[in-house]
Amino acid sequence: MGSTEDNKLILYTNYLCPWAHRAQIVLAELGIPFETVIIDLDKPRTAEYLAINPRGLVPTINYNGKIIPESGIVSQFLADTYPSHLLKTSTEEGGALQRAEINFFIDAYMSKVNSMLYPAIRAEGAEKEEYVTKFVEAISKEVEGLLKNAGPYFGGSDKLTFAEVMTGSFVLRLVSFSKNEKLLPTSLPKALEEKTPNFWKWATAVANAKSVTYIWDEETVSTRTLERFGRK
Ligand SMILES: N[C@@H](CCC(=O)N[C@@H](CS)C(=O)NCC(=O)O)C(=O)O
Repeated sequence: MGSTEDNKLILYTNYLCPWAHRAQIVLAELGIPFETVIIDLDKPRTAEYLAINPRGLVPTINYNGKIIPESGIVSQFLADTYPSHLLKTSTEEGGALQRAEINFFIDAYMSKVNSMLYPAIRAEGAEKEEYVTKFVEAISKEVEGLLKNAGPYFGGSDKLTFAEVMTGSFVLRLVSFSKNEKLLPTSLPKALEEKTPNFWKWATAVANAKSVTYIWDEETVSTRTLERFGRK
């Protein structure tokens, strides 16, 4: 365990999926060699893939013959198997506390902020504009304080941490989609920069990190997201 040479890892993924994107980020940060199998989500899953993951979802990994589904579980498993800059082990000094703080941040971002991302995209006109205030309020209340030491990443880290592994693909979408008024209000970045500067500085760093952007195709994801909401 732990030697990059001895282990065989296959990632079943799709580059448009923000959940699969978590696995892509953790693997890039760990620098682990892996084989990629792209699952076409536009077609019914093959019997072969359903035998691997009966839910038919991506991501899934095959690690030395063991199947591990679900992005959060995959990411945690890899971060635990390959101790790194991403996350301290629970037994090393400060490790349990760091893990608790990172987990709370992930929970806050996903449940209080990211939960508004797709409803905001779906909204139109004045209702869409109201999401500027809603994002600012949620970010101020739930995550701005947790990012006061970001430098630029969580907890003052100069490298990505597990907090960015778990939230990065969604933060990237927030930053990227707010450049396109059909997706998110284009006044959002300025409002966030002014009212939640810690968050915006962090979000910009995350959205520009190489391990976050290497599979990112802004144009295709934007177009597909608009199509999903019945817009062109
Ligand atoms: N809870 C899952 C969600 C994964 C998920 O929803 N993946 C989507 C693509 S973004 C998928 O595979 N969809 C296929 C389908 O619903 O048929 C995880 O975190 O891995």
